[in-house]
Amino acid sequence: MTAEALEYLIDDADIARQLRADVRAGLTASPKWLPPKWFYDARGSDLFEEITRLPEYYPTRAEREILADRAAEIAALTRVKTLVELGSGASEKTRLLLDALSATGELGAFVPLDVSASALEQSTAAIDAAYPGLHVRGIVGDFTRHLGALPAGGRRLVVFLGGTIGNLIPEERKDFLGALRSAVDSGEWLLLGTDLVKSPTVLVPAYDDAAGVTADFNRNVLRVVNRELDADFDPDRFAHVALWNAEREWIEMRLRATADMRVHIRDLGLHVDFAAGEELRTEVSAKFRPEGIRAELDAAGFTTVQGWTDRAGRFQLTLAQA
Ligand code: AVJ
Repeated sequence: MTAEALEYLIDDADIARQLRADVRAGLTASPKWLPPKWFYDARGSDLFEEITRLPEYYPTRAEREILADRAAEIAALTRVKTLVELGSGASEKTRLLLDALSATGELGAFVPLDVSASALEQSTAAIDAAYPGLHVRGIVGDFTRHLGALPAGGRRLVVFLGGTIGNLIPEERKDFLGALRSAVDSGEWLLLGTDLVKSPTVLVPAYDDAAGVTADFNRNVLRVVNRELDADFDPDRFAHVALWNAEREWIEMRLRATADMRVHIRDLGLHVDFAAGEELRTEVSAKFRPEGIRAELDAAGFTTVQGWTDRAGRFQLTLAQA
C-alpha cells in the first residue's frame, strides 16, 4: 500500500506570498525580526536534524525518553482511533506513539500536518511502509492557520512535540491553543511537548553548540531569503547570537551584523540597512514551568490529565483533554 497523495491547504504561491509579507514586515521593523518557520527548507531541515543529535541539544533525547517510558500509558488512557501530528517534520519520535496505539488495536489513521511538502512526502512514505493497514493522510498546512481544516471524527489525539509551541510568543500561543480547542470535540486529546525552564548554563549551549551547527542553521534563513526573494545577504557577515531572556523565560536567537551593510531584496524592491552590531531576531524558544503549562491549557479549555518529565526533569509531555 502507498500513502495517499498529500492534501494541500497551502500551495507554493501562498508560501511565497507569506514569505514576502514576513520579510517586508520584519526587515522594515525596529528592531528587525524574521519568523523561525523560514529556517526549514531542505538544508535547514537537515541542519535541524543534525542539531537534534548534538551533545548540547537535550530536548529531543529528553522527549524521546519520556515517549519511550510513557507511550503505552498514553495509549491506554486515550485509546484513540486517529493520531494527528502538528509540525510533524520527520515524525521520528512519533513512531513510539504509533507503536503503542497500534498495540491497543484501535488506531486506524495517522494525519501528519507540516508546512514542508518534502518533509511530509518522506515521512508519510516511511510511516506507510512501516505500518501496513494504517491510513496515512499527510496534510500540507500551517498549524497557526489551518487547524479548522483537520479531518474531523474518529476520536483523535493531537500531538505537538519537540517544544515547537515555544516558538510562538504568549499571545500567539493563546490564539493557537484557542483555535486548537475549537478544532477538536470535547473528550478528544492533546499531547504537548514543552521544554522546561532551567539554568542558562544548560539552555544557552543548547542553542549555541561548540560545533557551530546551530549558527549555520540560524544563518540559513538568510540563504532562504537570498534564494526565494533574490536578495544579497552575505551570511558570513552575520554572527550567531543565542541569549536567555530571564524576564520572558525564552531563548532568543539573533543574527548580529558584523559590519555596516546595505542588503538589496530585489523581489521586494527593498533596500535594508544594517549598522555594525545591529541584531535581527530570528527565533524565540520559550521555556515553561509545569504550572504555567497547566494554566495556559486551562485558559484554552483543556483539562490537564497528566504531565510527565524525563528523569533529569528537563522536558515535559503533558496530556490534556478537551
Ligand atoms: C524545533 C522549534 C523546537 O526551539 O528548540 C533548535 C528549533 N532552534 N535550535 C527549538 C531550534 C535552534 C527548536 N524547535
